[in-house]
Amino acid sequence: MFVSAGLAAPKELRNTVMSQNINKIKVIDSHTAGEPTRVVVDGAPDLGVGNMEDLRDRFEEKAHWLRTALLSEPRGFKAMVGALLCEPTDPKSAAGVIFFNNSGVLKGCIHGTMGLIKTLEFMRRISAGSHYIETPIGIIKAELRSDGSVSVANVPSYRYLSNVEIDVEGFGKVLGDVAWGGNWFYLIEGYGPEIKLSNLRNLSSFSIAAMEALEVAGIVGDNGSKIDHIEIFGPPSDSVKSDSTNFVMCPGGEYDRSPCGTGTSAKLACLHASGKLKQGQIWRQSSILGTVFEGEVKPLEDQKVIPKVSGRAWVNGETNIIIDHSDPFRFGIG
Ligand code: PYC
Repeated sequence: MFVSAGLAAPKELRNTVMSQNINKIKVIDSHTAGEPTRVVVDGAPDLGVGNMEDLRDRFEEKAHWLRTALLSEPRGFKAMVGALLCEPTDPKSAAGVIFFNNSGVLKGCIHGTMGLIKTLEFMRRISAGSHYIETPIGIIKAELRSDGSVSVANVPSYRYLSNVEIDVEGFGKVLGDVAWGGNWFYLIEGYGPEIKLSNLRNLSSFSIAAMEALEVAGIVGDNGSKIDHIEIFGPPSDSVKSDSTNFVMCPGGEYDRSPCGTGTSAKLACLHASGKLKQGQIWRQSSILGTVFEGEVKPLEDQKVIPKVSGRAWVNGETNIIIDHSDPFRFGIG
């Protein structure tokens, strides 16, 4: 029998309840345009004090058992994104957050920020208006609108390289752009399988092979950062509702069910850099599920932009996770 790594009962577990051998972690679940977010609101390990970068590093070092316990079977599933609610160090921020998925911590996560905002509203910690959220990549401003939608002004985003050729095993030569939108993306248009749900398997193999091709070719983002998201674009399935459909492959081999907020930000930065999106224009990015994020840009210097991405999230669960120390799968399967 194989149980996730980090098996020794973690010392960091601090809220032992019921008996000495059971711990309780409270989570609130939501989905944003189809993509799930599981926010840890109570019972998380104590990561000490520090900014979100410090806490993210400590989380990675000490608490990956929490990631596997929450996001793997039998409690979760691989496509879930986790969000650890933290005390912000910035006094104007409503919350701090560390995002993680099935493969490790994430840099940025906009669908997760929308889910977090709706979660904070559900907890009655915020109401309609503007709220700052402290993240490991910077402070972002979110607005909870009175119609229930959420818009997020992301970190400065930019196209780093354009028309980069890679040789994707089994698919051949592909051209794409490299851009930062809170994560590093390789953006592909005009190559690969058609973007439709019945093609999920092929889209996944193509994008994983593209990620490997980038690695083999030594193509990286600014400062040598690994490009760990692939975004493929195709025509909209309904041009009344959107301008384009995407498929986004995340690190860990799961695709984003939403249009991916950081991916939409990277796309907005590329559109702006090629003169195709001006301030005040709206870009409607559809996911493979047909859910839509709207985006616009505020231009900065050097072709950088602040992308604003808007969408909808719904709280759909409130759960106490039980970690029973006699349970061989208390930290997840696999
Ligand atoms: O919405 O930014 C996003 C995101 C990143 C990974 C999954 N979703």
